[in-house]
This record gives sequence, structure tokens and C-alpha cells, in this order.
Amino acid sequence: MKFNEKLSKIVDKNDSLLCVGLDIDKEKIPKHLFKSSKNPYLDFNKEIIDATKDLVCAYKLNMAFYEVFGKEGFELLEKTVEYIPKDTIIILDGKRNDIGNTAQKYAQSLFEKFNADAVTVNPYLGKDGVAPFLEYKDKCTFILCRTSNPSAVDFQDVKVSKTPLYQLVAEKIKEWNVYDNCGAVVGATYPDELKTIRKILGENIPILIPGIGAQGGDLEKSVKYGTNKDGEMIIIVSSRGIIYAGKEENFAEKARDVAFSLKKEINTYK
Ligand code: OMP
Repeated sequence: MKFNEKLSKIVDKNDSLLCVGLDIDKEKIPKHLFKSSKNPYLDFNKEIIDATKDLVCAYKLNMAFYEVFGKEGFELLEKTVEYIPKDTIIILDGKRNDIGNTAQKYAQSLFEKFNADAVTVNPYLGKDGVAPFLEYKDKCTFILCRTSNPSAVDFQDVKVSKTPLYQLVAEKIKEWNVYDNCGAVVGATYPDELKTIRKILGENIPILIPGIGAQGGDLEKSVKYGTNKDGEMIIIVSSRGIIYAGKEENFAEKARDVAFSLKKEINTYK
């Protein structure tokens, strides 16, 4: 099944454009888990997944939060991916990029070894660094277009023949979308840029929108400016704001409460 079809099915099933970011952090997960569990990180992820799986269209695992644990981190990543319901989108966020020969190994590892439905890729090296990812025609490659961080302006706003770089990236994403398997990453912290990017991309390219919650992005504008005419084709990401909503035994319930409210609020803006 093509990625966009899988996305559309789970969005309809759960009536949700929300993605929970599973960015596990030793400093932030509830302390009792270290006493009560042999696998505190895996049990944390499992409880969060159990509590939110009917409220989301996707889970995103940022590779940094797993790589930091070394080989146990890779095992944790694999086991977490295995635990996510098969009809739900799995995004592995590594913001990879390199020369084509190396990028092919990144693509193979994320799509084949770790079973991602979608990945994030940095386009700085140009087309041949992205092309190996696009060979996976049923998957989705979300290309960084306008990132959510304050320093996004350093390069992404630089004008090239009067056009800001992030807009040129959006034009390239449209051009590279030959197999209907490109997406764009645009931070919720830059809603006006998001509006411009949706215009450039047209109706059928999904936009991954992080920056809601801990980074203070604008949810209403992100939904209004990011969705296509059918009120779809965006994935709104929140990590810390959801998974660390509670610090006690009832942390999963608290995560569910925040996810539930966020999902509902997103739907009111569609
Ligand atoms: P919270 O700020 O905790 O919701 O986490 C946001 C998640 O989205 C982290 O995994 C970030 O690395 C990621 N992210 C951004 O925050 N900004 C971006 O521009 C791009 C991403 C991403 O590609 O997911």
C-alpha cells in the first residue's frame, strides 16, 4: 500500500491528524518505572502507545533519543516499532543525508531494518542525497523545508534570486514527488511560511508539522494553513507536551488526556 493511502486510512479510522513523538528521555520519564520495571523505557513506550493508539494517526521516534543508549537503544527502537499497531504510521526521524552511496544505506536501514513507513531527510546535499530514499516508492520521505527552531532563519530565509531558500526547497519537493512519496517538514512555529509552502506543494503532499506544545507553535494556524481542501494531508507532532504530561503512576492517563484534547482541538480547526 502507498504511504498516502495508509495515512488516509488511519486518519479516517481514528479521526485524527495527531502524531505522538516517542522521544524517551531518562531525565523525564516517571521515576517509579526504574523501580517497578526491568525494561523501564520499553514499558514507558508501551503504556503511552496503549493509552493513545486510538487517538493518533502516527508515532514518531526521533533516532537521537534511542542512539544515545547504544545497542540497547536500537533494541528498544525495534521493540517499540514492533509494538505499534500495524495500521498506524511509523515515522523514524533521523534527518539523514549524505552522498548518494551512503544515503542508500541510511534509506535501507530505516525502511528495511527498522521498518519505518516514513523518514525525515535533510536536503542540503541536493537531489542525489535524497534520491535513494525516493526509490522506496510505497514509503514517504519527509524533507526538511522550514524547521521549527529559532535559527531556522540563518539559512532557510537567505534569498536566492529574491526567493527565500525554504521556498526553493518546497519547489524541489514538488519536482521530486514523481512517485507520490515526498513530504515536507514545516515547523508549527512558522505558520505564515507554512501557508506559502502549502501553496507551492499543492494538495497531495503531506506536511509533517512539529513544534506544538513544548516549542509553542500555533496550532490553529498550522491546521488552517497546512491542510488541503479536504482538511487532510498534515500530521501534527507533539512529543514532550504529551508523553511527559504526568510524572506519577498515572502518566499514561495524563498523556491520553492531553492527546485527546489536542486531537479534538485539531479537528475543530479543520
Ligand atoms: P517536542 O518539541 O518535544 O514536541 O518534540 C518535537 C520533535 O519534532 C522532536 O523529535 C524534534 O527533533 C522534531 N522536529 C522539530 O522539533 N522541529 C523540526 O523542524 C523538525 C522536527 C522533525 O523533523 O520531526
